[in-house]
Amino acid sequence: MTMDLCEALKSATKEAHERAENTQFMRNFQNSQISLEHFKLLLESLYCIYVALEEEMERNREHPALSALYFPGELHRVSALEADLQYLHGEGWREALRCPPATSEYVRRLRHVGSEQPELLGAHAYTRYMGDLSGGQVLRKLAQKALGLPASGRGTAFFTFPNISSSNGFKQLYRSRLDSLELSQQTRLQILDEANRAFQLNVEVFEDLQRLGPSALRNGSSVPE
Ligand code: VER
Repeated sequence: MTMDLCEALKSATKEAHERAENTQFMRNFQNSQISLEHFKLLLESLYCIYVALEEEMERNREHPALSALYFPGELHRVSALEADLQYLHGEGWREALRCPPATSEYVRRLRHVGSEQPELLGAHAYTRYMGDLSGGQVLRKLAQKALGLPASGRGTAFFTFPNISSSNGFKQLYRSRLDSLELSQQTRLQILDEANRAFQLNVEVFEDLQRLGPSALRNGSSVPE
C-alpha cells in the first residue's frame, strides 16, 4: 500500500530536515547565539521568500493541487514580516532590503514552479509553513531573549500565527488536506523531490546568511526603543 502523502513527505525529507536544523546558522539560533544583524538578515531574506511563495499561491489558488492548501488568513507571513522589518529597521526598510544570492535562487525556483509546475508549489508551502508552525514558538522566545526584543511580540511577529489557535490542530488539518489531494504517481514523486529541493534551498540560504553576517553590517544595529 502506498503511504499517505504526508507520511511520505516526512520520511523523504527526514535527512534534509536534519541538515537544515544543523546548519551553523540554525544551531547558533538554537543556542541563543544569534546577533541582531543576523536576525535582521534572516527576516529580510524570509520576506523575499514569502512574497514570492504567497504571490504564487495566490495566483494559483484555484489549481486542483493547491486549493485545499490555500489558507491565507491563517498562514500568510508577509504582513507580519513587514511589521517586524518596519520595527527593526524603521522607515526606509523597503529601499534597503537585502536579498542575498541564495535567497534570490530560492525566489527564482518559487517563481518557476508557480508559473511552470504549480502542482509542485504545495511542496514549498509544506516545507515552510509546517516548519514555522512546528518550531516558531521556541524560536520566538529564543530571539526575544537573545536580542532583548519585547515580549509584546514586536520584531518577532513572523513567529506567531494569531489566526491559529492550536498549531497542532492546524497541522493535523493541513496534513489531512495534503493527504486528500488527488495526484498521479508521477506528480506525487515530483512533490517529494521538490520538498527535498525546498529544504536544500533553505540550507543554502542559511549558509549564505551565516557567511554574510556582520560583514554586511549597516550602521545602527541596536534594538529600537
Ligand atoms: Fe523543523 N521541526 N525544525 N524545520 N520542520 C519539526 C517539524 C517540521 C526543528 C524542529 C522540528 C526546520 O528547522 C527546525 C519542518 C521544516 C523545517 C520539530 C518538528 C528545529 C529544532 C529546527 C531548527 C531550529 C527548518 C529550517 C525547516 C524548513 C525550512 C517541517 C516541514 C516539519 C513538519 C514535518 C511533518 O511532516 O510533520 C520538533
